[in-house]
Amino acid sequence: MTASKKPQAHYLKDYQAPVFSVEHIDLTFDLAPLKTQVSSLLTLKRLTAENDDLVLDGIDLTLLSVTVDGHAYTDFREADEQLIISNLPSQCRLGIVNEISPQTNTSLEGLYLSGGAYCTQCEAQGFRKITYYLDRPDVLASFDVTIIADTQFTHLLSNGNKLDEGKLDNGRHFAKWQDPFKKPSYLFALVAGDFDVLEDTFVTHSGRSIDLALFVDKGNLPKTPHAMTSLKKSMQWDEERFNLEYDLDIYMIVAVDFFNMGAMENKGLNIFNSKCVLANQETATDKDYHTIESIVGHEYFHNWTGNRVTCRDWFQLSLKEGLTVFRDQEFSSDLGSRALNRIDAVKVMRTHQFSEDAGPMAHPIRPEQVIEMNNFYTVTVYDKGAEVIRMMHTLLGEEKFQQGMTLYFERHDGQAVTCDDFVAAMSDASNIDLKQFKRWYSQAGTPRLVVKQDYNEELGVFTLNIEQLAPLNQPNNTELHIPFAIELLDPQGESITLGFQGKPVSHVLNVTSKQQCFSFDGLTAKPVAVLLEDFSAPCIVEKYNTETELLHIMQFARSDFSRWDAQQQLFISAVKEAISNPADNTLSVPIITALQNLLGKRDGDLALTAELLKLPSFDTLAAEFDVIPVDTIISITEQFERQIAEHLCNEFLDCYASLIDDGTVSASAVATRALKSICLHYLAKITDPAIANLLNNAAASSNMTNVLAALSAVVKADNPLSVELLEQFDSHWRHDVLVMDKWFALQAMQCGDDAIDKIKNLYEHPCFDFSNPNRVRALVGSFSHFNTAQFHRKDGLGYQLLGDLLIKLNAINPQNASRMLTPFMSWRRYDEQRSSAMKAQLQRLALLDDLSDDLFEKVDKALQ
Ligand code: B3K
Ligand code: ZN
Repeated sequence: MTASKKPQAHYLKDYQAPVFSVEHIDLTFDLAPLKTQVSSLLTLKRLTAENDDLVLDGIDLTLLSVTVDGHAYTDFREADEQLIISNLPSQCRLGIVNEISPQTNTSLEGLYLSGGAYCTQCEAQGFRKITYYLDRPDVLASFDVTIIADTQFTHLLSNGNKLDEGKLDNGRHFAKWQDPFKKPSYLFALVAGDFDVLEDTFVTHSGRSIDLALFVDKGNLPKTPHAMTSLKKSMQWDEERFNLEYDLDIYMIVAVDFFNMGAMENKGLNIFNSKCVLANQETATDKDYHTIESIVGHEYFHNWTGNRVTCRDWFQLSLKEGLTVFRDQEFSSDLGSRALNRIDAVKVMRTHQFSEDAGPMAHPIRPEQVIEMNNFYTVTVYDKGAEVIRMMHTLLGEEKFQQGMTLYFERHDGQAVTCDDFVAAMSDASNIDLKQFKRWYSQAGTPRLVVKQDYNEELGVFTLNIEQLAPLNQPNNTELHIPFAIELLDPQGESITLGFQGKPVSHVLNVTSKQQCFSFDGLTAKPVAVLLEDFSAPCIVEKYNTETELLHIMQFARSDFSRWDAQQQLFISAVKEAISNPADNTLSVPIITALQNLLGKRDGDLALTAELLKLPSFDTLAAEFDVIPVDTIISITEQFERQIAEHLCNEFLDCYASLIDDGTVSASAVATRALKSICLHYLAKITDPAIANLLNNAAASSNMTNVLAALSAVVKADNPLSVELLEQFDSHWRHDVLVMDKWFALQAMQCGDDAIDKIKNLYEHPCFDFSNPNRVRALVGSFSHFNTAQFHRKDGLGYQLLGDLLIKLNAINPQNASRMLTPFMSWRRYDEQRSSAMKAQLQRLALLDDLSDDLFEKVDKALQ
C-alpha cells in the first residue's frame, strides 16, 4: 500500500460535538436486490453559532437528489465518503434520495441479503452504507420507517411499533414503523423476509404485557423454544437484579444465516446470527445452549446499557460492551454455575486477552486511536472491560454498585455519554474514590504482580509483600488500583479469619502502590495463601507455590475457581518441568492420584470435576513462554494425556458407566454429559474393542453433546474410528448447515500430514461458502486456532492456507478477514523459522493493491 493511500487514524482527543442535531428522520425503503431506493427526510437543527457546513457520511451510495424544505438544493458536493452541504438555515428539513445494491453487498454491513431475506447491520458505521447521515453515536433521533417490498417478503420489520401496513399495486406491499425512543443510527434495523414466527408474551413487574416474537427461516420453529425461554429469563433477571424493565410493547428477534458477529442489539429488533438462536437436543450441544442463553441475555441487557444510555463516541465502546458483558456474565452465574462461568471468563482473559494486550494490537479498554472501528470489538474492550466493571463491583459491593447504576440512569437516560460519566456515577453513589482506579481505562497491557510471602513463626505473623510492575510492553504505565482478593488456609484446610493487631482485615487488599506489605497475625502455623482469589483483577501474578501447596489449595480453597486455578498451575508446572528436563516427562504420582480421587468422588458439581480433569489448553501453556515451544508443548501434553488415560483407564470406564444422562437440559444432566465427554476424550486414546463400542454408541446418540464428544475424542486421538464416524455424520446432517459447521470444525482438527489438502478439498463441499462467516470460521478458524500441529507446520503450508484465505476474504468481507487474521498477530512469539514464515504472509497482504482498512490497520501494526 502506498503512503498516499494509507488510511487515516481517528483520535479520541479530537472529539468535537456535532454541528447539527437530527431531531427526527423519516426513512422510506423501496426494496429491490440491485436497486433499493432510500429516501430520507431529516429534521435538522443547527447546534453551533457559525455557518459551518453539514458533513454527512456515506459509502457506496448513488445520490439521486437533495432538497431543503421541499425545494431542490444544489449547494453541496460529494467528497470521499462524504456529502458536504453548505449554507443550510439553522432549522430545516433536508431530503436525500439515494440508491444502494443489497445483493452485491457481501461485507454484511449496511443493508444486505442473507439467503432470501433483506437485513441490516449498522454498528459501528454501517448506516452510512444505507444513506447519507451523521453516522455517529451522539446524534440521537426519533425514526419513522416505511418499507415497501414484493409481497413474497411477508414480514417487513423495523424498530419500535408498527403503525400501519397495507397492499400496493404491482404485487408490492408496505409497513410503517415508529420508534418512540431517540436513538443513534447504529441501532437502526430493517428486515424483510418470509419467516416462521414463534410468539409469546412477558408480563413486566409493573404489569405491562410485552409481545415477544422470534422470526426464523421456514421450517426452523422446532429450534426456537430455547431462545424464547432465554429471552424471558433475561427479562425477569434484569428486573430482579438490576430493577430494569423493558420499555417498548414489542421485542423482536430475527435469526439470519449471514452475519459477522453473534448478534446485534438494535432497538426492539435484535438481529441474530442463526447459530446463536437455533437449538434442539439433536442439533445443538449443551455449550451451544449456554451460548444462546448468554447472547440472548447480552443483547436484551443492552436495551438499558447501550440503547437507553449510549456512547458519546466509539472510543467509549467499553461503556456499553464491558458493562453488558459483566451483566451477561452475572446473569449466567446467577442462573447456572458461578464457578464454571468464572473459569470460562478467566480462560478467555488469560489466553486471548493477555495475548492481545501483549501484542501489536494492545490498546486500553478505552482506545485512543482507531483506523477501522470494527477492529476494536475486541477481547480487550469486551472482556477486560467487563473485568474492570467487575473490579468496581468488588470494591463497592453489590448494594453500592446497584446504587451507582441507579444514579447512572437517573443522570444519563436518553443521553450519549462517556466512560468517565459511568465511573463518576459509581464513585458519587458510593463515596468511594475511583480516581486512581480510572487508570484502567487509559492504560494498555497486563500488570504483573510479584508476591513474596514471609511467615514469622515466633510472632505468628504472615506477611505478603506485593510489588506492582508495569507490563513489559507498556513500561511507562503508572500504578493501578488493584483489588487483590486472598484466602489463607491453615494446615487442616480451614479458612483463617484475617486480622492484624486486633482489627479485622478485608480479604480484598487494596494494592495501589509500587510496593506494599500486608500482614496478618494470630497464626499458629504457616498458612497456605490463595492469591488473586476468583481472579479479582486482570493481572499476572508471579508467585511460587510448591506442589504440596497447590494440592492443598486444590483440596480446600473455598473458591471453586481457585481450586481449579491451583490444578491448572500444577499441570503448567509439570509441563514446564518436562520441557526443561526432557528425560523426565512423566506426571508425578500425587497429580495422578489427585485425578484418580476426582474420578472416584462423584458427588458435587460434576461439570467442575470435568473441568478439573482437563489439561491446560495449548494457548494457556503458550502464554507461559516468551518464545512458544510449539513442538514440545504438543508432544508433552500428548504424552501426559496418554499417561492419564493409561493409568486411569479403569476409573474412566467406571465413571462413564456410572453416569446416567436423563437426556434433558437440566443443570445436572448437562454436568453429567460434561463428565462423560471428558471420559471419552481420554478413553479414545486407548485401542480396545469395548472402548470402540462406547464411542460408536455415543456417536449414534440422539443428543448432539454426546455425538460431538465421541467424534471430537476420536479425531483428536487420531483413532481409526474417526474416518467412518465423520462420513456418517456428513451423510446424516448435510441438510443442516449449522450442524455441518460442527463437522467442518472436526475436519479442521485432523492430525495427518494431508490435513491442508483435506481442507482445500472441503472448499468444494456443497455446504461450504466463502461468503458465509460461520462456514469460514468453522473450517479455517478452527484449523488456525485449534489444530496447532498442522497450522504451525514448519514447512509454512498452514500459514499459506490462511494467507490465501485472507486475500480472498479481503475482497468479500473485510470484517471477517480481519478477525481471521488474529493468529498471525503474535508471529513474533514463535521460533525463527515459524515467525519468518508468518511474517512473509503478512508482507504478502501488505502488498495488496486493494487492502481493506480493516486488514491494513492490523497488518501495519503487526509489521511495525
Ligand atoms: N454490539 C454488537 C456488535 C457490533 C459489532 C460491529 N462490528 C453486538 C454486541 O456486542 O452485543
Ligand atoms: Zn454487546
